[in-house]
Amino acid sequence: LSRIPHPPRRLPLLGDVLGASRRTPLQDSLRYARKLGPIFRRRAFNREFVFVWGADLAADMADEARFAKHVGLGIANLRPVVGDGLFTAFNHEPNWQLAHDVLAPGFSREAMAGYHPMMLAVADRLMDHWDRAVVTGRAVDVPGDMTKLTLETIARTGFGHDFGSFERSRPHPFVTAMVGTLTYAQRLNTVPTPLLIRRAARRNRDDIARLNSTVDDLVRARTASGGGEGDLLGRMLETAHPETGERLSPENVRRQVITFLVAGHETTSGALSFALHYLSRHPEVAERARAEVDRVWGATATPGYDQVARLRYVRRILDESLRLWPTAPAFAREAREDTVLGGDHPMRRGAWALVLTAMLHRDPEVWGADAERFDPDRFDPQAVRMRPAHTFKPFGTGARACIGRQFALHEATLVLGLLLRRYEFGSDPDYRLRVTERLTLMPEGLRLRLERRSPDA
Ligand code: MNH
Repeated sequence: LSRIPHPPRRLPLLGDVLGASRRTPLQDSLRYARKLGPIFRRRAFNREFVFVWGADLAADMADEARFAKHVGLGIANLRPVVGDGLFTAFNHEPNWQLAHDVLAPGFSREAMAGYHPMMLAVADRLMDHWDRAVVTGRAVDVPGDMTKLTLETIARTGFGHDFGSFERSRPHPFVTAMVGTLTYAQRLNTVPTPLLIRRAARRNRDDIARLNSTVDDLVRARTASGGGEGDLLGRMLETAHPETGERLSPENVRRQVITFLVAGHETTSGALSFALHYLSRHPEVAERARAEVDRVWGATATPGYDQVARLRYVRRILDESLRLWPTAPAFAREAREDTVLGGDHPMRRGAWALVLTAMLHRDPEVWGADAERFDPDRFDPQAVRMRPAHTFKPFGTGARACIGRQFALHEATLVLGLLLRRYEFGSDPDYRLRVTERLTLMPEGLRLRLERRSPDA
């Protein structure tokens, strides 16, 4: 450990927090990464964190024989809310495998094709909302509207539920409670617990109670009404494990529903928002993407399921946005046994490090001297073949990688295709990209002025 570089001026309690901001831990880590190199450590409140971002080291940590997901830090702070739900379960907890096996078919091709019409219906609500903004000449709130869209999409496709986000002037109480618990969990990372005032802890308990009661209502309504075969909730309630015959307990169902509502929308919302930011700043990229949408979708009013994956260039825009701003910007890996990382750094069993995806994706040795530049052509098939493995990891790695990857990519590609076909995006020349961090990343305050491309598009 002592050989791993760290920032200077270490204070006994505050560690390296001086000069770093509580609001932007990830962006601070990027700054340190550039100064300190492919592996470095930071200390905060007497806890030491090791960060890894060099391509060779990150690839080594992707070795599932020697490393596994580490549930610590931000993720462990969510355990009071979502316990052994899929995202926060420890590797050894039996409910992980059970829930994984029960829910994986909910992300198959067939399942996705079933969600597709619901995704279209939610996108229509967004476009109704945006059409009104065009008429009144108002700029649209991109992160706000993308969050409404992705929340409604996961609620509708996963659970047959409607939060009415587009019809409300204030967020649904479930959303307020969710944001509250996420903010609280993030604060636990940087402020030692005793310093968090009791009022905040009490509010957090209220927020958790609100999340639970919303989900309990939703499950009760489903049990009463039936239906929803093939959606995530239907699978959780009906499916027994194919081999063991086991079922998810009601308590675990509750945790999974909250997990999916949270994990299933924040990150996708951020990815769509960054993509729209880059599209508004790169009109030549937007034009090329529009040409693709027109060519592939032609005059079809509503694209079918199979027509989404055919938007290859639109998909590259998403990949490139997720490269520069992977909205889940890091993940943690622990050694399964005593091992040596990269042939150079001994690690004891259980020792862990953060893979700093956001910096791995900007490693000049992999992405070139212009790694900070937005260029979707980095993802054309030939360029992808030239790159070493494990250098693009927005969805994590291994057995605990994102189960919703195809869902997110289908939803986001569909929505970008629809928006490109219908609108021109005018950007505010004064807008400078500012990234907010709340466990996930989001372009803060991004607004766009829209024009309809042609009235009947
Ligand atoms: Mn998702 C795990 C990123 C969309 C549900 N997700 C992960 C991980 C990353 C991630 C990274 C691994 C974290 C870790 O190693 O600790 N997820 C994303 C991104 C998007 C995304 C960047 C969108 C873009 N995720 C979605 C969607 C859903 C979802 C959509 C659900 C519909 N993700 C999950 C779940 C897990 C996860 C559940 C935990 C999987 C497991 O541990 O088995």
